[in-house]
Amino acid sequence: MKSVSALILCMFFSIVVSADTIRMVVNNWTSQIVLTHVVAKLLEQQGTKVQLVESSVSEQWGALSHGVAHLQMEVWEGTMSAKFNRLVKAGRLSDLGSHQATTREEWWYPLYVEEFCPGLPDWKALKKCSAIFSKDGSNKGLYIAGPWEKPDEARIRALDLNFKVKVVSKGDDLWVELKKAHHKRTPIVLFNWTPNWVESRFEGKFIEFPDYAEACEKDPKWGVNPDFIHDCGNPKGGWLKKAAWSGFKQTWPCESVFIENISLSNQQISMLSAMVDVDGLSHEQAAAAWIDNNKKTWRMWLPKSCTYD
Ligand code: TMO
Repeated sequence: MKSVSALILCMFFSIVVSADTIRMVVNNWTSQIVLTHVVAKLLEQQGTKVQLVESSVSEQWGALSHGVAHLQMEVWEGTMSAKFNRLVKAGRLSDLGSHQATTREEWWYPLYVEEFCPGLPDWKALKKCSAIFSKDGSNKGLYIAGPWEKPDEARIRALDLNFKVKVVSKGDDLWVELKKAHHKRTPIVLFNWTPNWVESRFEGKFIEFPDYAEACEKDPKWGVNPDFIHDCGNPKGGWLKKAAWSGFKQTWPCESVFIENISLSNQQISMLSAMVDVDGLSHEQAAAAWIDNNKKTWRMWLPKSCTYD
């Protein structure tokens, strides 16, 4: 009897404890991981309990919809707008506003590749030069994609590109491939994005596919190929948002004002990734250093008319 009530008490206690712990999603690219650590530390400083939960982009939607996770600090338009918009519309997710940063996620190449493929960055140049990107001696080019869902196969088909896709399992593997190719000056085209540390170390350009439009993803008749959707690139000047579980604002009103106030610029996001990927700090070290060096910035984010309890 005693042990049963102890068990019940224990269960009750763990529900109470976990109910006021904010579970933050840790994804798999550097700026997101460091920013998540920064925000977790700042929340903890305010007395809020935080737990970090690793999740892939594709898994995070279910977790955030069901309150298994509560907060995601970097939702990128180019790779995530379709799911995000749908879930916000359905009332399953809460939009906690945009960073001031504008983003782009797209096929990218280091600048020297232009010597091998005149006409770049226009996508039509890829039609003529697919063979230089081949790894198997055929004339089929290889595009190296990150572990984030993109309709690359659909785009290759719609734009009639002679390419196949290799999806690397970790984001960091992209940079291994980039450094290897750069060292030998061999042609490479791979997924990249901005803001990111890459732009501080490598000259390069995004492929200019036909401009993105919403209709491109829905209406086959739109664009250069009347039979298929996805005959366009990803958005340029895309948004970068913070997303929360739909019950977040009600459960954590003060914290929610704080998160809404957080807004990083392109330079700040790219610096968060450079601290790790260029300077070699751990994610935790980078977060601690950022908090030390940016007191003015984060103090402005703290809600004025709100006391945490
Ligand atoms: C979501 N990402 C920045 C990796 O494209």
